[in-house]
Amino acid sequence: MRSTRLLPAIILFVACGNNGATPDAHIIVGDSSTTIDAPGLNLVDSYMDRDTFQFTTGATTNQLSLRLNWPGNTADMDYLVFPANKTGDIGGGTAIGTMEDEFTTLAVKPSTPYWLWVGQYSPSGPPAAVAYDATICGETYAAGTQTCQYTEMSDATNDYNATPAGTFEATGLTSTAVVVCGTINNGHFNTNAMSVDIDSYQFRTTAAADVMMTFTAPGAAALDAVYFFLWDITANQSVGIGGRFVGDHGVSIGNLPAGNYEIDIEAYAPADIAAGLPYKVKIAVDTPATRCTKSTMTASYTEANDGADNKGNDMIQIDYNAMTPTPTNTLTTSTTDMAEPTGLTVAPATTYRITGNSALIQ
Ligand SMILES: [Ca+2]
Ligand SMILES: [Ca+2]
Ligand SMILES: [Ca+2]
Ligand SMILES: [Ca+2]
Repeated sequence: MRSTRLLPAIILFVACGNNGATPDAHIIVGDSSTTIDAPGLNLVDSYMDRDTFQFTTGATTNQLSLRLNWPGNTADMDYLVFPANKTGDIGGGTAIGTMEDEFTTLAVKPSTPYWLWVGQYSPSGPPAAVAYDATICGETYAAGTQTCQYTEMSDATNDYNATPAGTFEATGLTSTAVVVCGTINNGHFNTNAMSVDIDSYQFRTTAAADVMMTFTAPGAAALDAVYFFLWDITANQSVGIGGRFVGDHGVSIGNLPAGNYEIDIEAYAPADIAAGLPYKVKIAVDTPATRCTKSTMTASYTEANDGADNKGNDMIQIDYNAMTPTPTNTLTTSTTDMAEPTGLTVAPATTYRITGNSALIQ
């Protein structure tokens, strides 16, 4: 069952027929096995100092790139982006590794408050305090002209969660630059999965590449959730590239080794939709090192409210050992912590720098 691609929280989220009024699920589909740190010791939190910064997206900002830097090579710093006051992140940089430079690109809603959450992954206690720099770049994504290289042909049989299970459509494409077009079709609502439609397509790549995967589907914002992601057919596992439609599109980046892959689209709603929604999935070569490079400008905001105990701005605890139904992410029980009020409105084509200190807490 490919439903194992969905994190438990997502299944819960879908089953509840979430309409956006309650906290979103942890939405990076299938990422946990490859990009989130392995579980550490059985502590309440996998991080000690957690620092949260609130900013707002500008009226035409629908995408962000974020880069986290820190000195040395002993700390494993991570960051996540949350809609303010929600515990379901929309993505971040959580690679396992102690070298600086966690980078990602995310779709966001314009004119919306978000939290940037930064922590040092240190389940057995951090070795030292670490000063960090976050570079935030506002962007306006526009799909532009995308010529379909393959268009869905077998909607009725390309759903791997159907009974009997369907299989992918072989696109014949062999490139890290592809555009696949399809439709979130109505007429076969799955009451077990609460899925409107699931579509899968196979393609191959012949060389490793950094790629950007984008997803557009006019009208998809009306659905509960639409996910897009890549699946390694040979290894039968996620490759950590994919995400969720947010606002008017979805975007995810990562390194894609040469291989045999599936493009998967999963659309969920409490009930069937009245008409199909066309979509386009694009995979293109990316140059992450040249985008939103580390800012050395005077800090736009510097952490100021962590207090003597370094818990003044924590807001969210993250426990990778949490077992369903206990969520991985929970708001702190403190009633006094508050996200750092950066006052920043992130405009397109503009870079911001936030600095902070991940404290030594034993
Ligand atoms: Ca803190
Ligand atoms: Ca289908
Ligand atoms: Ca379809
Ligand atoms: Ca701090």
